[in-house]
Amino acid sequence: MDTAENTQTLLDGADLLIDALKLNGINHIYGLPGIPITDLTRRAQAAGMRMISFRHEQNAGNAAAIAGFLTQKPGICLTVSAPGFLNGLNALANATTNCFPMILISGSSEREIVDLQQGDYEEMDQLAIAKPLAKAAYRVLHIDDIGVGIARAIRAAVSGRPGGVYLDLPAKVFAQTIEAQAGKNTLIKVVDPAPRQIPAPEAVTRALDLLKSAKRPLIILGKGAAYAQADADIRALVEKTGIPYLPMSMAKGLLPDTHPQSASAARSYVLPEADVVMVIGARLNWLLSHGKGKTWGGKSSKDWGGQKFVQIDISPQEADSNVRIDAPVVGDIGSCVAAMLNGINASGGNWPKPSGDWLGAIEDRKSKNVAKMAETLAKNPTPMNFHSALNVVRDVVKANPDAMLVNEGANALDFTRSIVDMYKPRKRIDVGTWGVMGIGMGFAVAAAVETGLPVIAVEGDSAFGFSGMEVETICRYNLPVCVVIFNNNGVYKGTDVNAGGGADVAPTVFVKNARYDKIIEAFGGVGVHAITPAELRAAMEQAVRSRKPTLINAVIDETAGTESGRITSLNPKAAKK
Ligand code: ADP
Ligand code: TZD
Repeated sequence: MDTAENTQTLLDGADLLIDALKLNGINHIYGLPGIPITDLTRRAQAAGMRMISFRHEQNAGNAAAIAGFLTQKPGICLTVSAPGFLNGLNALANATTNCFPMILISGSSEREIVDLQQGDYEEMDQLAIAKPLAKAAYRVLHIDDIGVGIARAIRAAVSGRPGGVYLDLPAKVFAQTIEAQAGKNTLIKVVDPAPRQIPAPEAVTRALDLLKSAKRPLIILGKGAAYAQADADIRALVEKTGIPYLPMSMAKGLLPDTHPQSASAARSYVLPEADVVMVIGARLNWLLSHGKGKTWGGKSSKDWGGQKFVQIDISPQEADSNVRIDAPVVGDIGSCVAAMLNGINASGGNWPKPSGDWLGAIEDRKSKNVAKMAETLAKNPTPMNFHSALNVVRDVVKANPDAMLVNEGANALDFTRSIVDMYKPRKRIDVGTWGVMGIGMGFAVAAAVETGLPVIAVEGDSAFGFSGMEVETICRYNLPVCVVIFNNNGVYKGTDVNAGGGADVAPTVFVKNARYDKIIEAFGGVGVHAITPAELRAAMEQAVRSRKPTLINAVIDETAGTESGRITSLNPKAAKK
């Protein structure tokens, strides 16, 4: 064999990695090039993969994580060694926390040098650092293990409770070679990566019995329910039982927010009053006040409110993590909800509907709160406040129910969540379990890439700053993203003063009257400075219609926000002096 033929029959590590991903139906990579992965990014593109190149790895990581949430396939984030890896790690940890499946693949330095700490280029023991933050972490040292490495990473990311997986690839693996057919033989097309987990029949019966005994039942839907893509069965379960439901933030739209059984507008009434609560794909963490305390009708912050709980979750360890779960149903939500529905259908027409008293009391609260909100939304102050601006966003989303909505900030988050109705599943993606700032542009890019649908990103001006440079990425790939910045001159609001009286502004205050719209103009996108609701409306409608990258600087009254939005009580109290 001459040399030319010889090289043709060889594959290197980069080839095999690309083949392994493609073999498993993964065609998108979110990343940022550099040593040792630059050539890999080029070759992925040459091999027909979509390689979306970012300006900062955290944003690429967030994009991968939300791609995982939207598609049930692990999103891939590809970074360089030590600093690039660390930049991506924030997103990996956030993915694990939120149960989003992603794989962070980072190139790394030579093991021999790292382990002797001899000071290699970008030296770091990345595997050890990733381990506590990831659901699983693996390293591939030989080219013939790439197939197994990818297969293990995929299974770990999507099976059971989904999460973030780290895959460490030392530079030399990319350059190792293997004879082509032998290499292909090492690859694994993962069969049934997220096996169904059927709940035990007795667990289903126990849950149905408890639900049946309820006088004031309530269902809570979390983002696990949205992730599960069991939309029709979840809707049928809610409607057949007639039980009022509350969607968590990213479960909004699983049933349309305008559904008559939605109790969102009566949240503070239903939580303490309910006697049996069925939680589907949500954790009783801080976002649900740990299932106890005053929110739930307890007398003090730790006091149990007396509710009994059914919890449907894939993680057998989730039950009892905060309060007693009387009827845990462990399995995947699709299988669990289907089993519950079977039980309900088996009862013929005998399933007891919640009492008219309970439903009537909820309806009462709802209509009062909705009327109060309508009054507030109808006001037209100058400058705009969160409500008058969100009245516009609410209309635009209603007219474009397929559009994706990304949301971050404090007030900009809380008000958007409560004012903007969602009509379809998995349309609202936001700061999630940590309330983390910085997901905005990464989520917006992936939402556009994965769905092809228009994306509206409602961003606090502080929140936007964490990922703002990706506006260039949005323009570069010509993505149909409309960023709306609620600009109130700072973190929470723009009116704080320097408590020491010095020349520096207060820590929460930004440059006054900043023109964020100019940023996108630098990259050829459409920038709009919107002072009135009419200007905001025209700009948003145009952006959604044209699908052109757009950034709207919506000027909001700088006095309008409150510290930390709705969670101001979580700020430690200063000692009274
Ligand atoms: P939220 O923030 O909306 O309240 P969480 O992230 O706290 O939701 O909870 C999501 C829950 O959903 C997690 O406990 C996770 O184990 C569970 N989960 C995720 N995917 C599935 C699935 N396919 N089947 C069952 N449970 C799931
Ligand atoms: N850093 C990170 C990574 N996440 C955080 N959540 C914070 C800091 C603290 N933080 C919040 O919780 S909200 C917020 C910060 C800095 C920004 C709020 O200001 P905003 O929104 O301009 O984005 P509003 O509408 O003015 O409240």
